[in-house]
Amino acid sequence: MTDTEPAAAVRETADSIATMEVRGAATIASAAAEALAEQAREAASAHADDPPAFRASMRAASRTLRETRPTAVSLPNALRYVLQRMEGDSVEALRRSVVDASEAFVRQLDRAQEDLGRVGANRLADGDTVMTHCHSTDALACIEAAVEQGKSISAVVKETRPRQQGHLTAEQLRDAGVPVTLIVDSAARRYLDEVDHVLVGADSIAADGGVINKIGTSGLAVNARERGVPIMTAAQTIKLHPETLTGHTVEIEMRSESEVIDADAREAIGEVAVENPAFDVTPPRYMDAIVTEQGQFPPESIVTLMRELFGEGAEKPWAEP
Ligand code: RUB
Repeated sequence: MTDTEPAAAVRETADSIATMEVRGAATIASAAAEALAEQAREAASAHADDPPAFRASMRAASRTLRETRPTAVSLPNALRYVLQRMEGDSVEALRRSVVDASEAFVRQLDRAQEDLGRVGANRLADGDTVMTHCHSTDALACIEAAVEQGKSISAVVKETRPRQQGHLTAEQLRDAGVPVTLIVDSAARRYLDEVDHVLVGADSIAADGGVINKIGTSGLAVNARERGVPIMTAAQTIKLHPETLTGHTVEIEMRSESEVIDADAREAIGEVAVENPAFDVTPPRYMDAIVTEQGQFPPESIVTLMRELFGEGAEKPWAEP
């Protein structure tokens, strides 16, 4: 490992995130924090007497991780959390501070998910049916907490093209004892009349309360509003996007066309453009509540919490000084 070459564990984590073997905003965040701890362990032996080289290698590893997926803000927020706590005059002290911060971050993430699950569960009543989109561990925590409270909950699960993460949701809910009906995305409006809530996760939440989540969330939200079905986002505060406080927009990741059509279909259709945006933005007026570990918020008021947690904006501790 040279000064700025990332450790093998960082490269592996970056690859797994890019190929979506590791996916979902919260899971990406904890994998990134754990990879930084691995980087610290390797860098401590490679640069035992060179604190500046250790620090430079941590920043470089963070940049490698950060470049994998642009939309989920939990990734840079995880890197920020760990790097801001990197301190000490010796490499040993630096290593310890990074490993401690990484472990504390993962613990906090788990606790936050449990806490928000209880808040989200309070919105669900015994006998309710919930419609889900994609696979969100934060959203599932709400349903699982409701079941633990003794409520009987059923789910209508959208398969969520193109990668069908709804299958993961269906499996996890079935394991939790929740009766599941799996539907194709285009059937969602028809089934909205049969559900009491729509529950989604978030990859990022903007300062204006806009919710960035898996493509299709915004259409679902508009339809839910039209049918009079309440829709909530379950999102730990790690999903709040501090850069939007200073006017930046959230980049929407465009993925490969191979997720949409296979090579044979491509050949048969011929020369057409194929686009595959991974996420979309649901304007705050179509979202009833954002459920976090600190309670539930109307989307328009989330900016207050964002300022409390991040001040006026976001630092980039992975940048070269
Ligand atoms: C996953 C997705 C999830 C959020 C929240 O997209 O949009 O709803 O990431 O997930 P992808 P969680 O499959 O492209 O990563 O609540 O687990 O953080």
